[in-house]
Amino acid sequence: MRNSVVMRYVAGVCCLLPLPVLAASGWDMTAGVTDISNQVFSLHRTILYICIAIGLVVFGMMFWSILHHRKSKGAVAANFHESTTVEIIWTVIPFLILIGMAIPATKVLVAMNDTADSDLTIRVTGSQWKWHYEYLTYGDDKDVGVGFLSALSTPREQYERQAGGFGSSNLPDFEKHPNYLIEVDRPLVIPTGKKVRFLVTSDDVIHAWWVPDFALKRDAVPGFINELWTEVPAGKEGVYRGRCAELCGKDHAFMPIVVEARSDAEFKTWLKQAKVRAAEEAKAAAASVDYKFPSLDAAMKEGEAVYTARCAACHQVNGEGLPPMFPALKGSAMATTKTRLGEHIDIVVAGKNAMPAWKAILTPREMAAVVTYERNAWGNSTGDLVQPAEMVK
Ligand code: HEC
Ligand SMILES: [Cu+2]
Repeated sequence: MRNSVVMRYVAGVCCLLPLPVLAASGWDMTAGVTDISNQVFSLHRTILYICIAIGLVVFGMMFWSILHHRKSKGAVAANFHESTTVEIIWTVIPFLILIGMAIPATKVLVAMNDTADSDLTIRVTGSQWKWHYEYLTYGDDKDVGVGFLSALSTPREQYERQAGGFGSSNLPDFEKHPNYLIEVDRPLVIPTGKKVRFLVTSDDVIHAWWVPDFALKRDAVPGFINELWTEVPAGKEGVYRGRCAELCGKDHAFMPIVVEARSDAEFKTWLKQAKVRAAEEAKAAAASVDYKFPSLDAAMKEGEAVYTARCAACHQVNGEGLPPMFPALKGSAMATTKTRLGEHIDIVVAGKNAMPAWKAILTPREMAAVVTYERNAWGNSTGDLVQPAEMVK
């Protein structure tokens, strides 16, 4: 992960260095932790050795010929046309080399795509700009019913340096967390020693789910489901990181992936807790319909937190949006006209075009708070206090 693209190009150029030197330099590909990632790595090595050998032979012959048949030595060019023997040789040899390379490559490809007999199935959905993980089946449990969003947890003010707008350096330098831009609020948790199948898809545009240590990378395409699998060996418990690998819009750089591999026993405990948490969240969401904000200020305070976490990526912290893609809410007719409150609620609940539907993600209380916030922040001053009950119509 820490290797930049440039470094990998440099590594490519340096492939004539002795390979152990390359590996020690940290510029080489990662061998990863899974059996498949190791197979991919050694395949890469095998092909690299073959390319080096071909390079040495071809360039060796070329330089040798240039040197030994140079004009100053009195060399006279051969004068022949259409040598069938030569043509057969330069067709058959590359053909054999290619077949020799295709056999191991095909073996690895077939193994990578064999998702049969998995123990755990997880659906991974890319959605601007976060990941949605849903645990579908685990062993005999055909309806796990655990799902959550996993989003970047580095505070937006830090990476957007909001005091002076995007890219501004008006903020004093803050202490960067070691996991700056690579940490998420809720990581994906998987068991080690178990075959985990991922079904990768997308809600909106094409994303790609990429975890280099597992040699996993597949496009998340709306309307399609791509399959992937991994098995982290027992003993390799730990935190593995990846990122979205397909340019998916403005915050593409800010949708990291964090996978926690835990022993099977610890995973089971985690899953139990996650189920309890999911049930509690569902109960709280249902109950929150009956909640009543005591004052506009109370709703504004909650609304601001929801807005910053969920809406600011598109509509910006200052409510000005990024027109024409993402409309401004500051001064927008919908958010400032009392009679258009219904429309405002509708678009938040049900979404519209690139505006996500929030009803499955936010509770009625959160939606009410954020609508209240949008109608009273940044100089919008409808004075409307929206209550959770108004979200269910
Ligand atoms: C992925 C980007 C994205 C996110 C995140 C997002 N929106 Fe939007 N929003 C849009 C787009 C795009 C539109 C314009 C939709 C259209 O009219 O086609 C929109 C429109 C709106 C409108 C209507 C504005 C008007 O004046 O027409 C409101 C209100 C709104 N969003 C509220 C929210 C709230 C509340 C949240 C957070 C809970 C949110 N949005 C999060 C993209 C986003
Ligand atoms: Cu993406």
